Amino acid sequence: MSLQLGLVGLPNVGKSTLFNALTDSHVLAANYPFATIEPNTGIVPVPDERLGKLAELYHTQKVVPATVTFVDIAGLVAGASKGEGLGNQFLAHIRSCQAIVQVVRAFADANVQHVETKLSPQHDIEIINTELVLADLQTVQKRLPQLQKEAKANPKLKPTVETLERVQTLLDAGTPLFATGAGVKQALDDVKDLQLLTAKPIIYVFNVDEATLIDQSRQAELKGLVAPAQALFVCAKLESELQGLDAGDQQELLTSYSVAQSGLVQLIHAAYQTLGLQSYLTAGEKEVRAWTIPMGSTAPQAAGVIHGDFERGFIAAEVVDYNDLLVAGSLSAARAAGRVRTEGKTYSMQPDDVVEFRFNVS
Ligand SMILES: Nc1nc2c(ncn2[C@@H]2O[C@H](COP(=O)(O)OP(=O)(O)OP(=O)(O)O)[C@@H](O)[C@H]2O)c(=O)[nH]1
Ligand SMILES: [Mg+2]
Repeated sequence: MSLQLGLVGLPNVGKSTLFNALTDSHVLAANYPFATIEPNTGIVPVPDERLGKLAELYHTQKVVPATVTFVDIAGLVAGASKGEGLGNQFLAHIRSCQAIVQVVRAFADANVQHVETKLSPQHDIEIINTELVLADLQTVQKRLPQLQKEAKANPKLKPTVETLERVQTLLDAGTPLFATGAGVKQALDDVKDLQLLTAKPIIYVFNVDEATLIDQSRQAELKGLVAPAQALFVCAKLESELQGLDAGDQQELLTSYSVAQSGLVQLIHAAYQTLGLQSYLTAGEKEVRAWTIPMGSTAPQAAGVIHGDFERGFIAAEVVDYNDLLVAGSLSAARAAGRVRTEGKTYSMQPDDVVEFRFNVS
């Protein structure tokens, strides 16, 4: 499964600039609102240095990283849910994403037009979240009366009706569902088919200027606007300058701005964390590969990501920790050192597991 993340925000805040930097693409990024109309989609490999090391160890050429798909979506404006700007038809593009990456302008540049005329990250976030809430409210208001009617004939639907009524109350009060507690989030499972936009996890990316990249107190202030959601600080302009540089030069440029990791790496980490995902590895002479699974997956569930038959016919998993394997230098040496374990059906996968599944398909 490729994780799909949607870049959402006001027009002209740097979504396409960031998209280009993240995906090494060249879509139109321009100094006027609504430069993007149709969504741009880009698939990027998840940077993972373990893969290269394993490929050396196994003398294999084929490395298959996990991937993340970024979708650069048209800018949203106040009133979009009522047809302002480009209207709400492209909200469907957000629906197909697993998480929302809200890009918020926090850079000052008199040359770049701001649709809300003045720079106010807080105000901008409120506009976007209000539009998402209004879109959800429309969805709920359409569905709820039908469901209430159906529940009269089918009492089994009552809990779903109750959840939806609760959701409506929250949305009516202007609360995006991602800002609610764990209890509500769990109940949302009942109404998954509605694909509510604010039920998706959210990550805020503040598009800051170079000065803010090292300004901890400004960052804390911005973080405070969205806590407890994850907040990242990237300078889309700087990120775009990384394009075309080799890894060494990229690191040098980032270090000169006191940035430890590229926006891509930060964003992917944040997305994995927010969505509760982890990876595990498979390695052999034919290929070295990273797979994405929900945290807490059991060995058979992890096997199922490779192929349904692997899960159905699961017998055991041969597991070695990546670091142990590297120290040992080969799988047989790791085995001789007692580092390869055989795990059964209830084994809970760990992030550095290098695995070979044994299965039986009849
Ligand atoms: N100074 C500065 N300018 C930026 C930065 N990021 C983007 N810009 C500029 O802002 C303008 C808009 O950028 P886009 O990436 O097209 O913005 P967008 O959010 O995709 O806009 P729409 O597609 O119209 O919704 C361009 O002129 C960019 O060069 C940044 O970090 N710093
Ligand atoms: Mg754009």
